[in-house]
Amino acid sequence: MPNPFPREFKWGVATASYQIEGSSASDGRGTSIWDTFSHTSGKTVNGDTGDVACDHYRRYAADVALMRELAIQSYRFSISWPRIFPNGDEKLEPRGFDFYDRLVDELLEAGISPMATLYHWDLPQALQDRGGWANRETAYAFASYAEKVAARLGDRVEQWVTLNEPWCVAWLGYMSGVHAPGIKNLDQALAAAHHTALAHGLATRAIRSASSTANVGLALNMTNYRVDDPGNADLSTLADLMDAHVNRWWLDAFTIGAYPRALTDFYGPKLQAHIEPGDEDILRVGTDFLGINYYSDSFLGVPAADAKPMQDGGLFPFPQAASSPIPEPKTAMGWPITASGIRDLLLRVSRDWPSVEAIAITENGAAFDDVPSEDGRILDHQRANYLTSHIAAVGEAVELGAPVVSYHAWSFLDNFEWAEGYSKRFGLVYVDYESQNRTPKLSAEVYRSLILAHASDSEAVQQPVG
Ligand code: IFM
Repeated sequence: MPNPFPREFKWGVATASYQIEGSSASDGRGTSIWDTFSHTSGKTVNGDTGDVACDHYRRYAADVALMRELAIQSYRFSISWPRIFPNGDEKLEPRGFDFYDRLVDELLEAGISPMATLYHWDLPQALQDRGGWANRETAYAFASYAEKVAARLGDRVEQWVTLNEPWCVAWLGYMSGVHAPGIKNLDQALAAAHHTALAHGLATRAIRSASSTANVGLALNMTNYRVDDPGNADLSTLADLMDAHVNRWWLDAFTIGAYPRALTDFYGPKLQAHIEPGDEDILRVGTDFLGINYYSDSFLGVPAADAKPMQDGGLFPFPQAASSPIPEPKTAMGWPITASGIRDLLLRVSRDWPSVEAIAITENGAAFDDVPSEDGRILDHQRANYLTSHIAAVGEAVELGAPVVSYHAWSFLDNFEWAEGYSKRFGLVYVDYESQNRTPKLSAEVYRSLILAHASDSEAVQQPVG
């Protein structure tokens, strides 16, 4: 197959601060909602916390050297808000800034482009004590923090992601409560959803005012809803509502300054209560790129006759959505492997939101139960296949005109998988959490070969291995 990727396409890996940094009490870092949540009994598998994680805060230089060995061209990392503003307010901790300065310099020295995410879920606890994302003020605090970071790093960082997966922030954090801050309240979830969208609009402008070279986007977790009976009207309505919640909410907000009709009709005054005059102008903001985090398609079955929307708790507002059959094969997360879905999604975004002129795949990857073999190698054929098949599907979308500019595998390292703790491994690089030794897995070797093949402009998309 000829190489469908443009020459300037960037191949990268992604991580997030709380998931890898550790050193949670070092150099004046403040407490985040994930420190509080993970230290609360019963919230994470095995009571795991990010206190040490991959010790990346101290090992960043060796980690960047390893990225370079793996031929990585772009590194998407996140900045820990409480390292820089321990209380979320104006009191700045210079040592926090110094860390990201050093990291960015190390990346540039290694020839790797930095892509900085400003919010990957570690909200300063002090802001949560004032309501967190359910409080409108948090959106303004975020913009102020974003501006200061862009002013400091903007001479070297050009790629900025404001928030990661605001759907998870609002719905997992404030509705199902399976993520920090662990709240189960529909009104707060709706407020958080609106305030994260506002935060993106405010922060995008703030970053641009601080750095004239900034390219700013938002990373959304997106999926295709597949229904097992397309002729069923209830099921179609359900799929549309799910799609509106997950795929369209933030995309419509920044492209047209409004939320999907399906949502405003469904929530009515409950959602409207959080929207103030003039918000439309804040929400609507041109994007330099859209970040897409794609893991799998979602499958919906026929709703039970007596199923009702959830008003409090539950993964989605609709209990029946979770109960549909999930096809094999699956990853260790129980997520189906649906490589062609990433192609379909990219084509859909290009078609439905033509104002999005560039798409970065900001995350794509899979957890499997990796076990080192006797010689210490980690032969993760399933992950290697997952990556190559998804990259091939991205290539198909590019050939059909999707404006994809970069791909970031999730994740560079095995790391703290939120409520799943360290029980799930997503890394291209295996982390022995006792010794903190890093061992590139087979998937890292395969990815490296693919990047090098692309760089030499030969066949970039390889056949699945194994
Ligand atoms: O680990 C997470 C990441 O933080 C956000 N996107 C999904 C990944 C896998 O669950």
